[in-house]
This record gives sequence, C-alpha cells and structure tokens, in this order.
Amino acid sequence: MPGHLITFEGPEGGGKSTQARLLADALRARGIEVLTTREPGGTPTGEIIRDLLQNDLSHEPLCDATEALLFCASRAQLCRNVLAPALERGAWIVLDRFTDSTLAYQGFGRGFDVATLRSLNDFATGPVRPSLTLLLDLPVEEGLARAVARSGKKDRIEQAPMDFHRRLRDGYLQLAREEPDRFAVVDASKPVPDVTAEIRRIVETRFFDG
Ligand code: Z5A
Repeated sequence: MPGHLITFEGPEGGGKSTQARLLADALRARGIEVLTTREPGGTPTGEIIRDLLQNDLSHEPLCDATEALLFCASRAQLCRNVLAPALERGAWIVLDRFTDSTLAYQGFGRGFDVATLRSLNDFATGPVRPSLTLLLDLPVEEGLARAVARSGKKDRIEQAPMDFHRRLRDGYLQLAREEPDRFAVVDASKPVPDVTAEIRRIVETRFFDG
C-alpha cells in the first residue's frame, strides 16, 4: 500500500493522544495528507463498541473473551472502511493504539494466548500493517497518575490491579525487542517538548533520510 500507518502504543498516560496530534500537524506542514484516528473507535460502529467497552453500558460485567473480540471487531471495521482506503490512495495515518494494544492488554495483561490474539489481529486487519510503531514507555505509577489527573477517575481498564499494568508494560517492551525494525521506544516520562523532539527525530530518520 502506498501510504504509511504510524501507530502510537503504550501504557496509560504516556501522552499518545497529545503526541499523535503534534506529529500529524508536523506531517501536514510538509504537505502530506494525514488522517488521525483512534482505537477502539474511529468509525460509527467502533465508537459504539468503545462506549460499550469503557462505560458499562450493558450493566453486565464483560467477560475477558468478549472484551478481546470487541477490540478486534472495532479494528476490523476501522481497517476495512477507513485505513485500507486511505493507505491505498497514499495518505498517512496516525493512529492512537492498534494491534499491539490487544497483545499487551489482553495477552500479557489478561493472560490470553498471544499467538491466538495475533491470529485474531490478522483476521481483523487484513493487509493493513504499521510502517512504524512509537512505543511511549513510562513507569506504570506515573502513567496512571497522569490519566487520573486528566479525567478525575479511573475507567474500567485503569481500575485493574497494578500487577496487570506492570505485565502489560513489560509485554510492550518485549514486543518492541521482537520487532526492532518496526518499533521505536520513546521515554515518555520526559516533558512534552522533549518527547515531541524525539518523535520528530525518529520520523525524520525513518521516512525522510534524517
Ligand atoms: N485497549 C485494550 O485493552 N485493547 C486494545 O486492543 C485496544 C485498547 C485498542 C483505551 O482507552 C483503552 O482500551 C486503554 C487500552 C484499552 N486502556 N485503558 N484504560 P483510551 O483510548 O481512552 O485511553 P488511552 O489510550 O489509555 O489514553 P491515555 O493513556 O489515557 O492517554 P494518552 O493518550 O496516552 O495520553 P494523553 O491523553 O495525551 O495525556 C494524558 C495526560 O497526561 C494529559 O493530561 C496530558 O496533558 C498529560 N501528559 C501527556 N504527556 C505528558 C508529559 N510528557 N508530561 C507530563 N504530562 C503529560
């Protein structure tokens, strides 16, 4: 596909949304067509699934398998209806969370078999693959404190035990070690301008010959 998909990943509070917006602005300033979106969500169906996942809409505890499948269902809709057509016409996409979130949260966090989740991801994405994944890494306590300071409360997933959050952070770092060509790990505990500058440097080197 002629376009590029850049994904932002990492534990809570790493600044993915902040940095995704800043990166998209910088790419647009170069005259590139850039689309920004997020998971779960990014389509009308995906946003309903997001609401279901985050806000206890059904008043029934979601079982872990349902949760995993709902993330993948939102992804399938986004890939087919938004990402694949945009990449085909040569657009760039800056995406706040993608397949690695399922491996980290549902795999390393909830304990589902990572190979099974990879198959589900492949089924959901079809041929859509990231060109670059920026892993915004920071200590779990720091990230959760930022997320709570922003919204004043913890959402359903943020309420999971600290152990869960530690496993998923370690899981992300393992995924990055397994695919060093796709991943770049960014120290997200630094101030916003420093993180932005590091991301700019990585993107310049990767796509614009430094
Ligand atoms: N999930 C999953 O389990 N499986 C999946 O397959 C997928 C997702 C796709 C989505 O929630 C949830 O779904 C998420 C994973 C799970 N788990 N939870 N909970 P979301 O999209 O609502 O939230 P999020 O992706 O976790 O976003 P976030 O962590 O809350 O925020 P962020 O995008 O990383 O950061 P931010 O909004 O840019 O910044 C957060 C706050 O920190 C804000 O007040 C900023 O001003 C501040 N901030 C940002 N950067 C800095 C720096 N550098 N220093 C100081 N303060 C900063």
